[in-house]
Amino acid sequence: MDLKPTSRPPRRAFLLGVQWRRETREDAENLLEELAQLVETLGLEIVGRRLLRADRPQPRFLVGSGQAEECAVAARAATADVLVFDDVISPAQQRNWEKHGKLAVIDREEVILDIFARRARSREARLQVELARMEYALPRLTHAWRHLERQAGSGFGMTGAGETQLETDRRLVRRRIDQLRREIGEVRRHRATRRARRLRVPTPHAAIVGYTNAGKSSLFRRLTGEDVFVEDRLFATLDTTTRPIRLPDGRPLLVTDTVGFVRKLPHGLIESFKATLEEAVLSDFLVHVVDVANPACEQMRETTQDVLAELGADLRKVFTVLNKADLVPDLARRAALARRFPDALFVSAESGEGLDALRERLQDWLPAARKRVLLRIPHADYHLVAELHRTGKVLEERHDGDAVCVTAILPPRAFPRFAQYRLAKG
Ligand SMILES: Nc1nc2c(ncn2[C@@H]2O[C@H](COP(=O)(O)OP(=O)(O)OP(=O)(O)O)[C@@H](O)[C@H]2O)c(=O)[nH]1
Ligand SMILES: [Mg+2]
Repeated sequence: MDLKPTSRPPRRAFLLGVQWRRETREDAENLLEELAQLVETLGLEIVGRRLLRADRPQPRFLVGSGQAEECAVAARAATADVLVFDDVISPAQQRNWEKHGKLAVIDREEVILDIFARRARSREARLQVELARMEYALPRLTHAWRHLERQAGSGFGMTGAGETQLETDRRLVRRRIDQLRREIGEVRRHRATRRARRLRVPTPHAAIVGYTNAGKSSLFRRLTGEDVFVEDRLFATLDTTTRPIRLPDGRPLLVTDTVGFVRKLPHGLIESFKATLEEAVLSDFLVHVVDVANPACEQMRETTQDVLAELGADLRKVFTVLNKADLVPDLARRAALARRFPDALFVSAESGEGLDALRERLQDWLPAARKRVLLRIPHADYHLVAELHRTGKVLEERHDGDAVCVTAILPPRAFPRFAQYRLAKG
């Protein structure tokens, strides 16, 4: 059966996840729960879910035919009108499912693309999302044109001489892809000009990055006082916003809020958002926000690091803040987290905990903030040398009579503490 596109968008979703060999049950369940949140973000009702076990992907339905049959029956019994796969399924598998299960079938990537499409506000974000969607749709055209028909003026139905409808659709989609690439190129040139203008007055720049819903915009709002959009939803932010702030010592810093990441983020989206994100990723340093109240926070951190690496970020310039600390009052749990994220700072955009420490930390990261100093520390105060190793970077240590002469790089907050031992400027 060829699936006839319906004008009614699907409303009742049945979710399918797979626990592959070597995956833990807990991981697979977390991912399926996250899919549920993504699907709800799209406004669909979830009428059922299944977590299947499988050893390796099967060509026809991704999972075995028996499992597929059983799921299709369960989904129809729950009166679902769409099956949502947590794993990427190929266009051919998608068609097999639709034929066999008599249900529309989409996957996590398509859900994410749809969310992005609804949330994009700026011209650049809209163009980027549309490009990613078109590229996703091209190999799936028989299936996906119910999305394409929403694109204004795409002119379906104008079949050229000797062309099938499918060929016409493909030609139109390719033409639209070319046009989108050109328009995005133009927007990027404007962006590059703006950036060049900003670089003439070089102000240090930090970007806030992290998994979706970690609290990036909330922290940005706390730091800048800017009233950006915050919501308990995935992908509340799609556009980057940059604002200047003043650090406690009076120096300026530009701070950027960015779009969040998610596991199994469609590659096309990373590609098309690359330009927007690159600017953030190449800033002087990155503040990686982790939601410590989420049990999957370690996997979320890994995902974020993988995407950052793919975008060309220097992972040595990233420091981690553990946000939503207000939701982790338990000291034993905090100690466990502190062991797992040894350099991280506990903060809460909600209660304000740790924000002063965060501002200090931002100060320490400014390239010019650190000073090279030469100190003479009497043996009687030798414990201070250990402190130097902790707060700064010791370059050289030399014994000189009853004292140690140390050359070290110090962050500004340590200046007063060591002022009396200072010999000369390094
Ligand atoms: N309890 C608590 N909730 C927080 C904290 N920080 C943020 N939130 C809540 O977490 C949700 C997501 O916050 P956002 O700031 O929109 O998160 P984001 O990382 O910008 O999310 P995206 O833009 O969707 O990627 C909102 O409901 C916030 O109110 C915190 O420190 N504690
Ligand atoms: Mg946000």
